[in-house]
Amino acid sequence: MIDQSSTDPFALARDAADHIAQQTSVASHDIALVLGSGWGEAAELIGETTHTLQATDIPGFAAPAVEGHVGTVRSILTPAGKRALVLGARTHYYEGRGVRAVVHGVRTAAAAGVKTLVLTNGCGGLQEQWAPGTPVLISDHLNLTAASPLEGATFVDLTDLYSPRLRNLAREVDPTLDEGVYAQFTGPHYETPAEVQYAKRIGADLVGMSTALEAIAARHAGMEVFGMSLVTNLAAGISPIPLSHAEVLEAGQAAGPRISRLLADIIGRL
Ligand code: 8IG
Repeated sequence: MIDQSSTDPFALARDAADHIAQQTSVASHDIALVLGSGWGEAAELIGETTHTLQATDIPGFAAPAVEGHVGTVRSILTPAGKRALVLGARTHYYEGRGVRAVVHGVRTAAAAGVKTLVLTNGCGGLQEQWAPGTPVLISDHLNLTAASPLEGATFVDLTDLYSPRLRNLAREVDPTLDEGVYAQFTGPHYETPAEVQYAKRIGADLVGMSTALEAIAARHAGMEVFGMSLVTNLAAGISPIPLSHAEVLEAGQAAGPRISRLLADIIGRL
């Protein structure tokens, strides 16, 4: 276990939000996005990037550990006049920096005034009809990490965690969007085929290594959460082909333009 006792995570998030406000001259942001594997290009279509900050200059942030992820925080002005914060430096649970580090970006967004949080990821799909490159709305999650971002007697209701209102709005943009339950495993290894079958039996449609812990922290902070996955591979054993990170990157690249357009259109309606 990481020693998390030394700093108050909410004070650190406030420091980070103050740094962002100062560096961008944007006192308050409206929307934040965490762009996972395959979603990176979306930032370009959301609006005009007014400021790009190095994550490592912001209190509590670290450089990303994954190829295909970016280490910047950007402030974007949308055509509708909203201010969006794009958090390109997601910390994953498997990095071993502790759960506080995993949700620091989310808490920073809340401290920066954000009311709507968009969480995206690349993941494995359990439904054979979802070919690699298929975007899927997250309807609910299974937190299989045995961890929580909340500490002490912090009882938070997670009913409708993934906003039905925002899922409906997304389906207005693209009526063909399916939705599914996302199971967060700790990783960094992918699942065994037996673990994928276990996930399927307990109700998962998607398996990944992020999002659930962030969504919990977001709800605790009072934000409305929208989640969308990009199925970059069929989960282990669903397809006869073994998984590779190269395949994941390839599927993300191929689907990039379509899902970026989709996400930008959804953001445009928020
Ligand atoms: I991209 O198949 C991606 N991330 N746990 N399983 C898990 N995480 C993933 C997968 C997958 N694909």
